[in-house]
Amino acid sequence: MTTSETSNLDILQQQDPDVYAALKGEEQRQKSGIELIPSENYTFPEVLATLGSVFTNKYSEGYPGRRYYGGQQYTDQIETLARDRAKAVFKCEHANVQPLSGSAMNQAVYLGLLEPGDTIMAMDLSHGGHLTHGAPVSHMGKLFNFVRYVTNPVDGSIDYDQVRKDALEHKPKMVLCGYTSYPRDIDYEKFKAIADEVGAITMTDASHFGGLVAGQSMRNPFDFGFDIVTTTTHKSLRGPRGGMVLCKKEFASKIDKSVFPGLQGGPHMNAIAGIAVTLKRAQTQGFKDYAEQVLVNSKTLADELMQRQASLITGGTDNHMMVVDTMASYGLDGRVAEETLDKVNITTNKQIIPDDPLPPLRPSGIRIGTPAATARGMNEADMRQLGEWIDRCLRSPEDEAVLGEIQGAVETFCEKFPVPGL
Ligand code: DSN
Repeated sequence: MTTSETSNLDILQQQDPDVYAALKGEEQRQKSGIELIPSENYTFPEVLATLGSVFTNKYSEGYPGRRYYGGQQYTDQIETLARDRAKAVFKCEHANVQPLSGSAMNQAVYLGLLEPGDTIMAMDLSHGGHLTHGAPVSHMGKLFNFVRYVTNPVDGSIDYDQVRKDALEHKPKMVLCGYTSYPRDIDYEKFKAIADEVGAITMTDASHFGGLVAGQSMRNPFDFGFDIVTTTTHKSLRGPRGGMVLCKKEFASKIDKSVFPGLQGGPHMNAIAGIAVTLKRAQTQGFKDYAEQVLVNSKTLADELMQRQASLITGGTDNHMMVVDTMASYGLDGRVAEETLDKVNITTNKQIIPDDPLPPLRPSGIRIGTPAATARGMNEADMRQLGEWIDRCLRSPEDEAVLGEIQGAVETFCEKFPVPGL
């Protein structure tokens, strides 16, 4: 960079005080609140540097060594670094780092490896699947024949016998696991065996826990012979907003053609530079320690909430997130619970629960996760404190004195934990 970040911000302040004020407001919000949305995180300072860099200026359609525009000596270096590091971190044969984000990444896989109308098995949205896993309102749900499996009504876990029965009946071309609101680990061995029985491609959408696979605190689907793993880069991995398709060599050419020119034009090279530096961080002991602490913190927070009689879907967590049934626990729908916690600077998101009788904008629960809080250095004792605050707020949603007291305590608490990059 030829100009410093500070001078660029000074120019922004002069040129556009409105946007500058919003940016400063967001900085302050991030500093003075506790971020518990499981899909959010604080990226590394060097990622912020790449995102605001001259790579923003460059068009790079194609792939390293095969571009459609000149002047690619540095973009080629960056993309090659990102791909090589992705392969090393995730122990896979091929990596495409160009998807602009999670939806494009999953669409590229379906469109590259399957034909419209083909059958894909994936988890139902209310049980933990993502919109791009074939929700009827999504374009993918209309284009492909999604068979949606659900969790066991007794304990909320995946019913692998039912998944197998569904697979034998529907003969999918692809079996997909990896979820957006399922708080348990996945039995990859079972999924692989089921897929092999029907000759299906195996795919994991590891968007939520990709950073924990990278940091080796959660298992890697490639160790169980999976064909495709997708992951966003901005959640537990702590990188820029983006997506990656990781796969076996046999799928490499189809995946690359599907991403470009099939689905996208110019890749965002500033984000790809950010992915490269994130994947360097991911290979450090510091990142492994972080990934381990995310899980310890998640289990501790879940335990604290349950000790206070909160009802968690599946009765706990194996990963970085938990889903609290706020209707059952506190008689509050998820929207009221989210808004109540917002008042004390604790950010969560309203969340549908399996077979939720309530609508998505006023569902029965909230979703909570520990990647961002852990990135600020919070530990088990801090999780116990957070659990107490969350529980007290949700038991007194209309008591302004209690909410005011907790909001003040949260602000003071946050001063101990600097936000990375700010
Ligand atoms: N928005 C992401 C999440 O919160 O899980 C997925 O799209």
